[in-house]
Amino acid sequence: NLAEKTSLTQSEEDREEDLRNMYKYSKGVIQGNGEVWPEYLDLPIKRAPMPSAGQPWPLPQIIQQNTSSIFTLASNFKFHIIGETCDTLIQAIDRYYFILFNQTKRREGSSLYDAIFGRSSHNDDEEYSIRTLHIDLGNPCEVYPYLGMDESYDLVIGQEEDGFSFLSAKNIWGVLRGLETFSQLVFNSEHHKYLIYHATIHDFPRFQHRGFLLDTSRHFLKKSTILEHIDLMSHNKYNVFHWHIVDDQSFPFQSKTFPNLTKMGAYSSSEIYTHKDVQEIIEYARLRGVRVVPEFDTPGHTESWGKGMPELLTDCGPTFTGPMDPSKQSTYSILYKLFNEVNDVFVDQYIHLGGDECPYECWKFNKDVWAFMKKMHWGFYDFKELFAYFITNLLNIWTTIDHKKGKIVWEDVYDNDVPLDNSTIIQVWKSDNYKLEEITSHGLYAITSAHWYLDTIKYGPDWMEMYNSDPRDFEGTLEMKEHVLGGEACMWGEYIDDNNLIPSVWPRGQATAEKLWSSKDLIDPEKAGSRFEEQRCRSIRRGFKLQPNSGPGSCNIPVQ
Ligand code: CP6
Repeated sequence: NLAEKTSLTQSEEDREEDLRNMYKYSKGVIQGNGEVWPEYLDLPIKRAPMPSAGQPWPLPQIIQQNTSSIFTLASNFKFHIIGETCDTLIQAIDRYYFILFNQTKRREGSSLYDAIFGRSSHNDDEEYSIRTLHIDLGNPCEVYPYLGMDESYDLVIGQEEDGFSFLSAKNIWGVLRGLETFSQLVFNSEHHKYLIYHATIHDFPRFQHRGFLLDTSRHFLKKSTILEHIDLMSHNKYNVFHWHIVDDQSFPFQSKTFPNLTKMGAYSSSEIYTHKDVQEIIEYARLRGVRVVPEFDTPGHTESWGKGMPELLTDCGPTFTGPMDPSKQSTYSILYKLFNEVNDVFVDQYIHLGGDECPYECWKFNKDVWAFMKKMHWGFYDFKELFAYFITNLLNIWTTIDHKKGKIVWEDVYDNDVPLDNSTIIQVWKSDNYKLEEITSHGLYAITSAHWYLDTIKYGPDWMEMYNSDPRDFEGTLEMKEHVLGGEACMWGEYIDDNNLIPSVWPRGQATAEKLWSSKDLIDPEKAGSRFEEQRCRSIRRGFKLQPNSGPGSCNIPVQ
């Protein structure tokens, strides 16, 4: 055993030598266990900026706030509808009255009645007090939000000394955005309960498509989690919920046409979205001016489809499952029927058809695929042709089902030279902005997610990196830039479930929200810092759980 001991001693010596070298060559500090702390962990961690008070996020396009002219919200404050009205407006008023005066819990006795007629018990003698927000909606309400809807509004707080205040908008969508802004202008203090600065705001979005992708295949997300997320989306003026509903790992969409897809493809019989669930989510989003665009990703990312319907996937031997089989006519007739059902449930004018990361290996091992390619006179290994054939058929299926509906695809479809026209929007995810330059130079439309992946977690603040990315930061004509319709924050679900969704994506999702809504001149995260903190604190007061992304700090700052 001497030999063993010796070698142990030697290796210990080696280890000490290693440690000495580590100490010599690294600038970090060696801990008791021999691990080296990277240097950046030893720097004093900067404090988060102090939250501001009564300043909105995302920042309106044109805003004048006069902080030396301050009003209180009267205790009998009410909303007064002076233009068109509808259920969307009434429900929004109910929500915002609740948010204004209760932050988290509904105050006893507060009701929609109070929101519209004012509370009966109040002090009459409040000076410099806002008693009413007049809401002037110009046009009858549109029912569902859509790409290019009018979200602009004007909001004036305390136009006169008497506190005259109004919100006016052509369309209901502008009223919803304006009510959110109004609720953000109000802040609390120790002495006066609800304060608001004099303000004049004219506001409209910079981009039409301001989306957020959630992946409900890698982990199932409960309906209540999705609704909570949609609330936060609307508080940040997002307007598209991109629902990446199925993928390799599970198929939670309840198909009535092909029940086996769900039965075998979902994680469990309780982790599914029924038609009723989907309709509830669409209704919840509609009331908040948020579109629901589902993605049924094909031909890759479809392993879970094969559990219930193996005939859809390419057979390439026992060890791995391929993408869908484009050589079989039955593939298209199944998709036609399924997409008919999808079209019945989802009302938005757009559908996302995926097309990303399709592996070609499997197709190499299938004789039928070979025979089909020969028949089509394509090159021996020209799987790009086969892929293009599949996507083209798929796009045509959609046109057959509903020619009014637009399509969105991942940039891989463009990369593989699939012929596209400008009824299809291309979503960029892997490349930098140069790809946007190329795409828009062909007159095609694009949205971008390239810098807005929220599923990566790092030690330290990272919202600034997202804030530093501008979707139109590439060389191109004005017309090309206008073909970038917006962008999306993406939350892929490999490491995300109900337990950590909200704190993972918020407040970082705020950064993308401001890039998509506010002026292109808003480029400095340092200047945005205290407003960013205020928005996070505001959401916390409203009852959501958001991570502290900026470092040490507190939401309980004394204000005036
Ligand atoms: N799933 C699907 C994914 C991703 C994509 N599509 C993905 C790829 C790379 C990163 C993050 C996500 N998980 N269906 C690409 C669009 Cl870094």
